[in-house]
Amino acid sequence: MITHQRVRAAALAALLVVGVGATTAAPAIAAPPDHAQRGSDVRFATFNASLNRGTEGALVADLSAPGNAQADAVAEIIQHSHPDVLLINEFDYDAGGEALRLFQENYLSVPHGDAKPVEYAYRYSAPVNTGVPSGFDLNNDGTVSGGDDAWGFGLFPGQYGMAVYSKYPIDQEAIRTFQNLVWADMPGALLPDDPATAEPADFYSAEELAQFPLSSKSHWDVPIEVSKNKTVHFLVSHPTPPTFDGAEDRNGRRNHDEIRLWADYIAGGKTASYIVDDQGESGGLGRNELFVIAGDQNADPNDGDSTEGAIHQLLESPRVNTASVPTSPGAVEATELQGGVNLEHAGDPAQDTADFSEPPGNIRVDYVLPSRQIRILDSGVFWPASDDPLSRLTGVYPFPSSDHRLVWADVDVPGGKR
Ligand SMILES: [Ca+2]
Ligand SMILES: [Ca+2]
Ligand SMILES: [Ca+2]
Repeated sequence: MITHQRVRAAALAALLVVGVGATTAAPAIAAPPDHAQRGSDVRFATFNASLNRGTEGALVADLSAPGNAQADAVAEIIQHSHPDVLLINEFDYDAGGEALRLFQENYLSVPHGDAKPVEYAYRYSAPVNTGVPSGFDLNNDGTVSGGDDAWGFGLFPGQYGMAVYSKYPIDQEAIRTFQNLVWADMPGALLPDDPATAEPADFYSAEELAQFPLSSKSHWDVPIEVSKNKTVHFLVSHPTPPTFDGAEDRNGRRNHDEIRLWADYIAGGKTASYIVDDQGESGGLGRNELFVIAGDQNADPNDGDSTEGAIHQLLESPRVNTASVPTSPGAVEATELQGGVNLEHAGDPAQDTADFSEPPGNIRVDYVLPSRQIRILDSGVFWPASDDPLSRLTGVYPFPSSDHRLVWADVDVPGGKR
């Protein structure tokens, strides 16, 4: 009670300070505030933007000129949020980096309404496992074909890929990727079992497991040079949805272990000794390394279909700062309006980041998780309530932008003064 009153008093004091000299009342919008602009503050964000298309080359075609309505809505959300470092999930990969370049030039660099252009001098993308044919009958339906027999679900190589944009230099030479790390090489991997046989962990054949990658897309450690001699490892991924499978729960188990990869990586030492990157180097992060984990983890701490404890591997890691949980007014309103299973959820609706039909309903799946040494100054989810003009960008199904919402966090990188 005392704590509550103290918090309210502090909030009131803050309001009064902000009010001094203000000429107009601030509108109640969900867009994050302008940067504090202190030297050490960096805004990190993650956004599953649904910039995936049904055929190879279609995203490049859509981005080759301004005016694609969905890409415009995505870009405007990013411009209103103006992160310094951004992961986009579900961004079709092409080997020439055309989509990555065209989205900057024709969308992010073009103003939308009163949203100013946002310029990223640095960007990164790389191949992913989605849509890469495995040559095996991975879903055990008796034929070898289609997206469900690829190393990660997808209709062509690169579908549902990832993109990183940064205002700070990326140490390209030091990037580590984990596209090819074999799942069975993870000690105690939750390999799925065929319940119809006595043999354990045999849903996939030994021949399949010898090649089967842990990562459904890829896992990247992208070192961001936020200042001279100060690097933050941007740890990005997009674990598979824990659904679209049978009693063997192959996707739920893979989702759990994909999340575990970063948990083990940040634990470092012996825990990470099995982790070998695509360049052949082994091991995880050092004790004093700074990081921010970002991505659609497809796992909610309380609700939905993910394997028990999946996201807790990160949320309960002693190396992760969970002092602040991003929220939005739009998520609260969506649960009130949509009702149904949403009203049975154990999680706080304000923390939801995705607008899903049921099951599972609206859940928290998108995360920006800094390391313990990095202080969280502010955070939020871009999900405006319907009385906010910007709600036209998030909307209701069919969504103008994405079924996911952009999640951001302003952090104070120690020693990161520019
Ligand atoms: Ca098959
Ligand atoms: Ca079995
Ligand atoms: Ca919920």
